[in-house]
Amino acid sequence: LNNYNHTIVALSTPAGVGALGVIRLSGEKAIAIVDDIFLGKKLTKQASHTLHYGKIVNHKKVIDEVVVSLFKNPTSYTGEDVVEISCHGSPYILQKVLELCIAKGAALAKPGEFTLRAFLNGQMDLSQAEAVANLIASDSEANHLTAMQQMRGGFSSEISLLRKRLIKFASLIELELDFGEEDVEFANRSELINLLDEVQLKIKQMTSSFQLGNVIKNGVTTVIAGRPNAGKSTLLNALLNEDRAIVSDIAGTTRDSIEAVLNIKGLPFRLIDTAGIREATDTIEKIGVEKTMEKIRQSAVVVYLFDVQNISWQQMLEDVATLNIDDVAHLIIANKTDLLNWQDLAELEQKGVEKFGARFQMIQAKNKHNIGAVREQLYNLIISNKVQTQHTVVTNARHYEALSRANTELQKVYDGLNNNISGDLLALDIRSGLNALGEITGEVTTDDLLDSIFRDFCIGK
Ligand SMILES: Nc1nc2c(ncn2[C@@H]2O[C@H](COP(=O)(O)OP(=O)(O)OP(=O)(O)O)[C@@H](O)[C@H]2O)c(=O)[nH]1
Ligand SMILES: [Mg+2]
Repeated sequence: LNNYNHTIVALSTPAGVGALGVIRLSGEKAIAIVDDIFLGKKLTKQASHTLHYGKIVNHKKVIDEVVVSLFKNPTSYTGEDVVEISCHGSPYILQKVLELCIAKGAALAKPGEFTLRAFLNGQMDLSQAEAVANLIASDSEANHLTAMQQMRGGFSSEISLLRKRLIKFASLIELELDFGEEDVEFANRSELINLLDEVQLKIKQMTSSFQLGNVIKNGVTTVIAGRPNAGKSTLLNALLNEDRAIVSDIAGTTRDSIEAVLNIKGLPFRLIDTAGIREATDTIEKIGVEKTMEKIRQSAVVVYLFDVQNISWQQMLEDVATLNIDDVAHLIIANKTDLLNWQDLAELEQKGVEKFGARFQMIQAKNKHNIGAVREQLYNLIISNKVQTQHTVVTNARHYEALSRANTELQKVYDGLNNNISGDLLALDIRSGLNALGEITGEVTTDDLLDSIFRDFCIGK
């Protein structure tokens, strides 16, 4: 682990031409290395958090005029000496400056190495470090919000709080073991059961937020399915407000599925327009239909669309049954209502709402009629009854896995308490639970345990 003494360098802005480009260094020699190629004030003599104008030179040849920022250990992002060189954003200049830094002894940073160092140097915990990556990758409001919360430590502080309470519980039991034969019971068992209930509830809230968190991070896969010519591609275009998919009155127009991202109130939906489902006549179409069924199985939301003039209510119900989407969030949408007279329209609406409630909608995709209502329904399918975004949302599969493991271990403690198992076994299970939780933040558990015993109790008394 301790192979982090060398100084690293990397281009911190995107590759390519820009107004400015920033090269960042971190490590013991960061300031000295830049000083070596910098014409201006002596950087090693300057204070932390200062900016310096000067020139980057190679054997007296000026490469660029730059501004250098200094952040000295420990008040920097990584906790080490950090230098940022703001150059003009020419790929040539940036490459030259990078090469010069390397020639003076810096090593090219590995992906994420600045943040890894920040974690190793205690500037942030593991889940916060992970949030930095999420923040940089965030491309929607909801995504940004959850990453921001996690980076500020909202998630970590909830975990630490849970851990602290469990550590106390464990240390009381450990203390009992020290007293051996005396048969003391410091840890009030019914209080412990209450605490476990509480902790498990909290863990459950966090793990159940994972589905939403995952959706926020990766987008809600939403398949638009239905018979050929139902107007699926027209609906996709209307939702996106652009002509993305080819639309025609020839059945079987869409053969390969088309994907596009639709942002609804900050929630990304990955819309997938598919080939219409029917008894395929040619091989290519057959493959398309099989692919559609596969996409439906993998998606979080299914939008079933039908042409009101083309198929009967009964045929529509049969289609929906074949799709097998009872357990998936879905919408049933009647399209081309412009082709119905008002009596048929009223009848359809009544039947639809009776059968499907808020999951039913009548639209005219071509005229973009009721498209806003569909967007609203999609959003509600995901957000309603789910965790509010101001609560902790778990977006990371590693955290989810660790939380689930912690829950399993704590269940063992719970069962153990009910079966009066020995204190050493109880303590062991609690430790496993603590370990799992500690993996999320990167804390070391055994030290904590000892620490807690000595802090909260006076053994000598
Ligand atoms: N009258 C009417 N026609 C519509 C409406 N929506 C779509 N259409 C027409 O229906 C035809 C089929 O539309 P598409 O969007 O290509 O249908 P699709 O479901 O994608 O068809 P495939 O890709 O072949 O499976 C086109 O001629 C559209 O203009 C509507 O609301 N009213
Ligand atoms: Mg189509």
